[in-house]
Amino acid sequence: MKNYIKIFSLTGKYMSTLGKTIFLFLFIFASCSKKPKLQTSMEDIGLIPIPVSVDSQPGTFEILESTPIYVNGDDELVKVANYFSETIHIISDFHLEIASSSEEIKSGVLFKISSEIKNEEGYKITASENLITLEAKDAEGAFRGVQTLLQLLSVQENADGIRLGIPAVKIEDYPQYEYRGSMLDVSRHFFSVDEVKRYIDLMASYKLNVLHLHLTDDQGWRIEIKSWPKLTKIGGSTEVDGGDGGFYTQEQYKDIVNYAAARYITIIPEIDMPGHTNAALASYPELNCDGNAPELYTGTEVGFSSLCIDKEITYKFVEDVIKELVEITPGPYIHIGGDESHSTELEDYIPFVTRVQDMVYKYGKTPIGWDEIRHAKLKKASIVQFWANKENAKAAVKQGVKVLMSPSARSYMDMKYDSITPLGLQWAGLINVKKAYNWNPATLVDSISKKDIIGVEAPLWAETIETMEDIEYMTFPRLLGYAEISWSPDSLRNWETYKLRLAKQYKDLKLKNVNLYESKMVPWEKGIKDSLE
Ligand code: TNX
Repeated sequence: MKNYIKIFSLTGKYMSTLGKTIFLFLFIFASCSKKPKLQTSMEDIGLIPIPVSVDSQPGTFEILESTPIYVNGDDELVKVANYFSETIHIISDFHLEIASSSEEIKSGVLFKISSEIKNEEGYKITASENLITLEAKDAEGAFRGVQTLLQLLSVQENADGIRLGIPAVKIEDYPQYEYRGSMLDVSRHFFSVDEVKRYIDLMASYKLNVLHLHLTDDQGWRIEIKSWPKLTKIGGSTEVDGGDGGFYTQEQYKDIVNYAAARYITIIPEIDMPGHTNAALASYPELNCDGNAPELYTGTEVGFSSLCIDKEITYKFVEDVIKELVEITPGPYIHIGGDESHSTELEDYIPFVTRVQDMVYKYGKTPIGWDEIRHAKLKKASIVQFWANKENAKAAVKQGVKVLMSPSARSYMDMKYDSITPLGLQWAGLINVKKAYNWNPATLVDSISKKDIIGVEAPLWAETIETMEDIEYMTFPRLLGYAEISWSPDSLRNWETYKLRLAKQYKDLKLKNVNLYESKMVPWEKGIKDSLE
């Protein structure tokens, strides 16, 4: 603006009145059509999980239709840049072109693999008015960084259209735990491929990297096993309260696995055994000790079923299932369940778990089991998922295995928020948003410290959960808290500041159409702060 005035007063000396009038007209036109500089502020952004370091700078990078994205790295990195570009397209309709470049870039957005970044999943963002550089150890790190960029994005809309800005900032970041997960129980109620994909997308926004699918239980068998087809034909035909149930064909399961992999999320399939097996026992009479198949089960009791430990066909069955599952599961883990086997004597349970553990290793995978599996002698690489019994978790660590933290009283997203929550259970207590956030995996169980812990997983059991809306209501906003617990350093975690950042996520969650539980503990920022005044 200042420059325009200078030019005008200089040229004025040498111009006719008509010329001056035309010039004045053009000048007013030009200055009116020039958009004001886009303003953004880190103050308006609540990054979750909070990065290791954030250094706010003056200025804003505006993303325009013409902003180029440069990639200096491999094909995987190009895919991540594409994911960024496609997400921008969904938000704004802009179509950002991607070009590869090993030259020095002065303006635009640059995705770059950097050997200086050492931590797994680590990344660094340097955003100035002209250039955003996202450097990462590898494409996976860049994908986590993209989630930060998307959270930094301020979308400002007025009558002239949409404008996108990212505040100038320097961010360095990497996770505290390698396993940051959630679990969906698709057995008690079945969820479609599209519903699982939506959950995967939501998880990815907060840098979660593992989705555990609880595929079998008393009420339903949800994964096609070609050598035992009645598992799904009979065992998959119902669910809690007698609905239609359903199952994933192996092709559909692979589709889920690939969709998750494109978001750097590993799928861990669980076959729960020897208890929680009524659906299998109802499908094949020969799996029962007395040779008689029980009825299908649509209630919510636990602990009444068991595979027949003494029959050799049980192990043929388990091995066939593991073999087929391994073929369609690229991730390193197979979950073997092992919880609440109240109808299996401990003297039977131990050899069963030991044998199944060996089978998983035989097919090149690592077993995970609920904390009761610690009764068996475990191989060092096996993982114990702590959910209820601290003594089990401690005994597991004594055996030298790592623990996955899923304490029911803190991380079970099927627990009600408060006494009037319309969905959920409360056997592990009520878990409000603060209680879900305000704990530290490394100090929760005495004698278990960070080095013993592989990570955190928040399960959603589905006895009372029937729809995607139900899933979202119970998981949002608690899931964001678990994401932060497992990603961010403890020294940066604090409920009072977290709840303010969570409040700022409101608009984004609404844009994503999430059926959010609007806890009164959070001062949600519902106003449209970003309009162009
Ligand atoms: C306990 S947690 C279970 C599940 C139930 C859940 C309900 C665990 C390993 N077993 O079978 O669905 O409680 O909250």
